Amino acid sequence: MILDGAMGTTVFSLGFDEKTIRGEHFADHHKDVKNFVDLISLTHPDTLTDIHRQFLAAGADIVETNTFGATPIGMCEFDLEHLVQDINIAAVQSARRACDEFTNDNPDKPRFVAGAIGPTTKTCCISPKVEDPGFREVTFNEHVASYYTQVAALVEGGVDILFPETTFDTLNLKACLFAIQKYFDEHQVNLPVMASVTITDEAGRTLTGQTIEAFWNSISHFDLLSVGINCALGVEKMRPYVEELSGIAPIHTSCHPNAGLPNEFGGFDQTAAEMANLLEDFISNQWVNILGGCCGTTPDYIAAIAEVAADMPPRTVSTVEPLMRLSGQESLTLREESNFLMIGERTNVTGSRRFARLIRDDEYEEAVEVARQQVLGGAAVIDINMDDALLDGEAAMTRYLNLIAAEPDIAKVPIMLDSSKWSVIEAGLRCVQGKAIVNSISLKDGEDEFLRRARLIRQYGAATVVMAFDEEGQAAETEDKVRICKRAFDLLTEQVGFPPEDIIFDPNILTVATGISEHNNYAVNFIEATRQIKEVCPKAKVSGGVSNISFSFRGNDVVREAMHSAFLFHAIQAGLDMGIVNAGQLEIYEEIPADLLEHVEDVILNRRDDATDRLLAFAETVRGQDGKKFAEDLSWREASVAERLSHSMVKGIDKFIEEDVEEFRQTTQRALQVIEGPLMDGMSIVGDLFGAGKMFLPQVVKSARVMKKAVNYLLPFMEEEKEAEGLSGSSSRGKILMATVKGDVHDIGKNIVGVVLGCNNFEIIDLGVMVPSEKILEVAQRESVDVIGLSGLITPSLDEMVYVAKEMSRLEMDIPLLIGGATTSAKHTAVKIAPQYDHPIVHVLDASRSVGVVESLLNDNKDEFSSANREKQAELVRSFEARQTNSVNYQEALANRFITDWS
Ligand code: THG
Repeated sequence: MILDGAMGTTVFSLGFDEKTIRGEHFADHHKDVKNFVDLISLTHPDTLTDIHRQFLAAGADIVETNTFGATPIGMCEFDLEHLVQDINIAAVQSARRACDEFTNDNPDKPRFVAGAIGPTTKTCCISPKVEDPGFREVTFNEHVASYYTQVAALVEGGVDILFPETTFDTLNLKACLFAIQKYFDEHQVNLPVMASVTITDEAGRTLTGQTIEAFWNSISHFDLLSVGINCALGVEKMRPYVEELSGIAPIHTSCHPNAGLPNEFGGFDQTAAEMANLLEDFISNQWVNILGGCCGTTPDYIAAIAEVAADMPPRTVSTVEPLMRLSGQESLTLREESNFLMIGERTNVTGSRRFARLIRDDEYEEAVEVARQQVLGGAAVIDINMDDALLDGEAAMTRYLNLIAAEPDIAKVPIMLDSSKWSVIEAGLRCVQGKAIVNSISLKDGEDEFLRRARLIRQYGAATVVMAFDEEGQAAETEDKVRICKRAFDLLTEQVGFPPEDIIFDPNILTVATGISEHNNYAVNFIEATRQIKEVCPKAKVSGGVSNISFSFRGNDVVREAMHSAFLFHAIQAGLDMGIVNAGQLEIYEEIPADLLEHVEDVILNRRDDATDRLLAFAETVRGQDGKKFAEDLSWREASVAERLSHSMVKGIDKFIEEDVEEFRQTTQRALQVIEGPLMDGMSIVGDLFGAGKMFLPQVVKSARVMKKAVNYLLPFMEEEKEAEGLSGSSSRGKILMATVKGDVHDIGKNIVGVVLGCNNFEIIDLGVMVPSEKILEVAQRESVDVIGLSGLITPSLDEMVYVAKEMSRLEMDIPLLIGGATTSAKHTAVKIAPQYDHPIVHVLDASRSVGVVESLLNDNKDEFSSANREKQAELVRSFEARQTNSVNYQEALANRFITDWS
């Protein structure tokens, strides 16, 4: 099937400007709307229908409605959210009219209207605030409500398909799919849904750090018509990810790339023929079922793509083994042959006094370290529990999950949401972009509640633990455990359609050696029940809270750890797939001393009546010897201090940063030299690695936070030095004003730059989005800022930046101007912006480079940097002009061709 091309590019190619887009009706609207092309659905519906006709004439089977930004959250930037309904319905009508004409003309080739749903500019997964990585500017529920409004209007308008696309944050997409399901359920309708993601960095990750497989696992619960990749990288760079997705998604796949990467001027150089040629490779490899274009693709491109696709066989949908496939930022698949999977237990306020204290005392930073330690210790999943009578469980769960989402080495693993309160579990489900595990549901409150929760878990896209509880209570006997689990299994698979591979039974690990003889067979019962459940509930998994078994020996870790390993040794043989354990602290079965093992196994396996007494007596002889502590690899601590600093920066480790900074400071005259020396070197390595695709964005942000800690440590010394020199004043290293330019609502990139600079102790004044030049310059002058940074994502922003530079000249300003954002480039900056202003104008490639640039613009050698920058820009202008004038006509070029002397 062929999808259409870009709406924005096509509208602008018709010469639409602010005035035309406004039309009569919005002539006096108080905000600029030029870049809200969705508005033409109301002001120029006929033109819109014509654009759709052009794409249909080019061969498109599916056209997307002009509604990419038309959600309440998207439209509030323009103060137009009251028009969501009208705009969506009008847009559908324009598309519908065009499609129906073509379908009527040729009923053998029916045409379809897909309601385009954009990601909005607000991310659920990243904090725009420097000082608080746990902060969110939008919640899952707000997105659900916003998407619901748009979905309702699109469906009522009469779309054939819903198409959330350009997903950069999987949690946004999950909210959209949640809203769609809600709408379908409430209105008894069901339309095909396509979904598409965008890969934004060279490391092949989404903006929020997920790999393609992790992304797919996160949304695979929804019955999609297709899944695909669109926008950012252009065809060539998408290739490996399209191939990967095709292999793992057992549904149709789509791809609608940009016409290559945007050039330095925000245009697209790849021709229709080139793009179609590159896509031919995807088709002949049978990787895609639905092909079209994103930014830069006009009807010519679609015609070219339709032509190459015409005679090629369609992709056959992959078959994929039904396995439990979870994800955090990375994917986790449980295969038949997988080893026992450890779930970290320490992030539990009821399971760890220390963790409880950290949460109660609001020491979240240290509490995050507990999760990291579990992952380092081998936990492939972390169990998080905030069930404490004195805590607001929902708030604590939300805060903690949002904080660890900013830690790539923790966020890579899937989360197990552990609570006996459903509301806390639901709060957790609204925070995780990956495919998580709910811990737990059971038949305790009856079938109806059990089924209701199970359906919601599916709707949120999670797997679930089911405890062996029913209306009568907790199952302790083998037979009851198996009976309840089987009953739950049948209910889930038959009534909810819950995939059996996403069900994890927990037949209750109960404490043995309590002195009560009825408890003596508890471990045996669990092990035997595990064996039977695996038989009667095919594909389901079995798990348990391992440390429960040894509560009788609290205070004697040697005995407890021996009990855990011995228990696991037997339970794993019986089919236990995973367990909640103290990761990093499991004793190795073979290393349990023979006499201890014998006593322990007597208890676990209930081998003799006096087993408990004998173990108790034996335990006295091993008490007091501390269990071994898990040791992380600290060999890097032996390197030189500069190397250690750089290691901490690159890996985002803040544990040693202060002592290392201090050690280095001792060797310098001024504290600032620590920043300008090894810390900046570290940031620059981070920049290089990011550029090379070896780091992804959340890791860069994390490195910046380590930098912040280092800078904070140095601040008092810098103050002292200043005072000693008779200078005093603010401790900030400079004041930076940042703004997304007029007409542009994108601010995620700018916020990241703000975080990175803020972490480096620059004071940030962020004016937000759609900021007119007058306001930027007025605030800059009033606040005497040191630098202005302009940001923009869309092509028209380039012109606006030129305008701001001109205005700076007119106002005789002299501070540096930074230019950044996806469509900006060093070349455009040099050729179009820099000539407007006599003072430094610097293009900043990405957030990882911002500190180096600002630093260089404000330090003592700033003139050197500026003249080097001018020099580079002059070179870019020369090469640009050379390219402009050096082309010759075809005849001349032929005459000039290189002739090989083969001999
Ligand atoms: N099944 C499921 N979920 C569960 C359990 C289960 N979640 C909670 C619990 N049981 C599993 N987690 C733990 C965590 C810690 C301990 C036991 C089980 C533990 N903690 C030490 C103690 O209480 O002695 C505390 C030590 C400390 O304070 O540091 O043993 O069964 N589905």
